[in-house]
Order: sequence, then structure tokens, then C-alpha cells
Amino acid sequence: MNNKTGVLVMSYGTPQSLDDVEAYYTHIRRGHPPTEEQLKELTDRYEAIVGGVFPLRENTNGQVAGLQDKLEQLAPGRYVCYQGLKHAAPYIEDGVEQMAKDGIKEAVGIVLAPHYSVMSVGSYIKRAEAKAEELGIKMSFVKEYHLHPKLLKALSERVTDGLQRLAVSSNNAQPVKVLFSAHSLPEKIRELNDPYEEQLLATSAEVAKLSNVDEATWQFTWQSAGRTREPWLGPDILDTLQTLAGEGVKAVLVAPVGFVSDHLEVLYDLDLEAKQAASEIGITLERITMLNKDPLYMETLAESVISAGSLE
Ligand code: FEC
Repeated sequence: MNNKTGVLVMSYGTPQSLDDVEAYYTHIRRGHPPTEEQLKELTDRYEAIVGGVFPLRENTNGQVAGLQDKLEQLAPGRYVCYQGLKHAAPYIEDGVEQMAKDGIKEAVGIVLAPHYSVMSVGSYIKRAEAKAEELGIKMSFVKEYHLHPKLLKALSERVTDGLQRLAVSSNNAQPVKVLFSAHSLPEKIRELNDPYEEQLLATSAEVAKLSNVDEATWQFTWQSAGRTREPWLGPDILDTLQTLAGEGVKAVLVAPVGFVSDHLEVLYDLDLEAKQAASEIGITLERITMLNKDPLYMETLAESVISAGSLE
């Protein structure tokens, strides 16, 4: 018996190495291996950003350690963090199993993604819950923290800083647009009354307000839609950039508020693909820096964990 409360910190996961991309992609595709062409396309994207290093792993490790430190400050000796990844080892189930081996009886689960969708955070929770039930661990979950004041403050500081950088790199070009973005999901989530879109818009509106960005100067767009035949939520950022160019916009600050780390969907989809597309149509594009181990983000996570635990 361990009197500490376990904290299962869940994140997307990334391959261990370029050799591991196929296994990782197969896991994302629920056991269906990618075609050679699909595998090459994804491997090329990783090669373009990392050259053998996968930044999400180090960033997730850093966030888990940062959360442990913050919990230790706020509630000394009470919590112990475990990592559980969606598509790579240690998997979500491995994290729960480790808690059981350590004698943990009660735990809180939190995902390193602020917005709830049944297809994202919901699926992490489902897997953790099933394993915890099997192993007799009582678990509660933080479902979302998209309006936590410290998260909003950390993001708004980044928007303010990003706008200053954009003014310099674009030579004060006008008009400017702030584009809040997040990972697209299949359009069918709309039939499920899913809160994902509403929560993303709420975060965007609050961050815009705190950064003094008026309503006409920001909008929301999707990014990184999956390569499947079904329709995904749009417009995609590449289409949005075309529309903005048609409206005469000259400078864009992208704020990917649905993500919390530097990883493929930011470093490739935004920094390489979107930036290149923007420059071809006369738009200077900058992006806000990601949260990674930002102390305000660590406090957001720690306070959310503590309040989820105390609701029991
Ligand atoms: O840096 C890295 O190695 C990993 C970057 C990465 C993050 C991420 C976050 C989210 N995803 C979400 C939804 C989907 C859905 C599908 C899907 C597919 C991929 C593929 C790669 C990938 N995702 Fe991802 N996602 C990242 C990477 N994602 C690679 C496969 C190739 C491709 O389609 O581009 C479609 C498959 C399915 O049906 O499951 C849906 C959502 C997030 C943000 C929340 C979270 O972090 O969990 C939502 C980071």
C-alpha cells in the first residue's frame, strides 16, 4: 500500500527513432500498417524537422518532471507522477501498471492537451480508466483546463511577444492577423455534441482579450488534418492563408493553442509548410513560442490535478 496519490500524465507520444516510425504510425492507424508511400511521407516530415531527434519525447519528459516539482512545492510528499503515452512506450496502460506495482491505490489522470474531445482526451481517459479498473486503482480525471487563468496568461504573454517579433520581421507590415489554431478532427464530432470546437474558441477569445487583440484582428483555423478520406474540420490553415492574402493581410501570427509542446505538428506543419506557403503569397508568418515547461503551465497542471483529487 502506498499512501501517495498517483498522477498519470498522458501525452501523444512520438517514435523512439526513425526506425520506429512505422510501428508508431501503425499504432496511430489502430494496427493497420501504412502504405510505403504514407510511411515515406511521414518519415520525410520527421527528417525535415529532427534529423534523428524527436522533440516531443524530451518535452513530455520535461513537463512530467516540471509537474512533479510543482506538486511537491504545493503539496509536499503527496503526489507521485507517472507517464503514459497514447501511441508510444511507456503506453497509458504501462503507466497505470507501474502505479499498481508501486502500491498506488488512488490516482488522478491529466492529459498534456487543454481541450476536451471524445476523440482526443476522451480516448486517453477511456484507456486509463479500463486499466485502472482492472488493477483496482481508484482514478479521477482532469477533463479540460482550457480556461485556467494561468494557462490564458502564459498564452497571452506569448501572443504579445509574438506580435512584437512579427512587427520586426515584417517591417511593420499591415494589416496583421492573429490565427489561433488546433489539430483538426473528423467532422463527425459535430454530431456527437463534442465540446472541442467551443472550448478552442473560448480559449482563443480570452487570450485575444488579454493580449488586447481586437475581434477583427483574430480568427480561428484548423491545422494538421489526418490523411483519411472522411471530411475533417476546416478551413485548414493553408486555405485560410490564401483567403487572408486575398483580403490583403500582410503579416500573420499563428498561435497553436491546442498544443503545448514543440513537436511535428508545430515544427513541420507551421514552421516549414505554412511559413513557406505564406511567403509565396506575400505574407510574413511568425508563430508564438510553445509552452513546454513554462512555470505558468506547470502551475495550471498542478492546480488542476490538486482540485480534481480534492473533488473525490
Ligand atoms: O511530434 C510527434 O512525433 C507527434 C506529433 C503529434 C501530436 C498530435 C496531436 C494530436 N493528434 C490528434 C488527432 C489525430 C487524429 C489522427 C492523427 C494522426 C496523426 C499522425 C501523426 C500525428 N497525428 Fe495526431 N498528433 C501528432 C502526430 N492525429 C504523425 C498520422 C499521420 C497523419 O495523419 O498526419 C488520425 C488517426 C486517427 O484516427 O487516430 C484524429 C489530436 C491531437 C492534439 C491532442 C493531443 O495531443 O492528444 C486531437 C502532438
